[in-house]
Amino acid sequence: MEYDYLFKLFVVGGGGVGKLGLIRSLKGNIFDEEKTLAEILGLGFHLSMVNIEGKAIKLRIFSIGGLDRFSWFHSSYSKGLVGVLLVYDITRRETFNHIPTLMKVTGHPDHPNITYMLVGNKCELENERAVSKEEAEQFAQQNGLLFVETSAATSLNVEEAFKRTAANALKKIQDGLLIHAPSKAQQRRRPPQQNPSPFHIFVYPLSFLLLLLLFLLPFSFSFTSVFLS
Ligand SMILES: Nc1nc2c(ncn2[C@@H]2O[C@H](COP(=O)(O)OP(=O)(O)OP(=O)(O)O)[C@@H](O)[C@H]2O)c(=O)[nH]1
Ligand SMILES: [Mg+2]
Repeated sequence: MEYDYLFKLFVVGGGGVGKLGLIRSLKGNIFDEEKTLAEILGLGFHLSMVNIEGKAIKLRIFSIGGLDRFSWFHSSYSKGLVGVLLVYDITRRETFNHIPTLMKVTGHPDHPNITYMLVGNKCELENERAVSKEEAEQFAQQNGLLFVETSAATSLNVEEAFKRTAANALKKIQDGLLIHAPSKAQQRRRPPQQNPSPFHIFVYPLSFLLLLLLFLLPFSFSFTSVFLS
């Protein structure tokens, strides 16, 4: 399917906050279905299409837990990242207290062009609430994060969480604040490269010389033996 932009998003959060539930809910899948092996191991990514201001945006979403063990943010893994959803569970205070650590390991505030969205999930469990909406809202405001409360169980605000993150990233691209890799369709429209790269300038003549030497080697042997006899 053709698209205008491909956005890479990370969904991060403590154990069991509902990272996968949110992604499944966005994709319209049953949120409490049994997990596949890939989902249990946290491998691969999920794809979803959203439309923002008439632009078709393909989201490539990675669900990531256990961040403390890796300094992955500086790896190629985070290349092309435009947004991070920082998820906590409104019924478990410790998952909210974990958010500053997650912000730090995902590059906040050193990467101001990445959009950070604070997501308070399981908001339908009002009776078990341990973090007030006001407190989270204030924290988000102080740290320059977007904020929303969601329920993967009822799908409340789930699409909004992803769409607002993507819309904010799109605005940064349009304002020239975020450099974005072209989509496949845009790449196809690009003219072929004209100038040879330094790699080609050196490697082609070198390989030609090497082949020539290999070709001449048997002749040099027979020449030496004739000369010596
Ligand atoms: N009530 C309620 N339960 C939820 C919600 N979202 C997720 N859950 C439940 O919370 C548990 C964990 O959900 P997951 O989506 O697996 O959470 P996760 O963050 O991917 O978990 P890990 O990968 O183990 O860290 C599951 O039992 C879900 O059914 C929600 O919005 N409301
Ligand atoms: Mg998970």
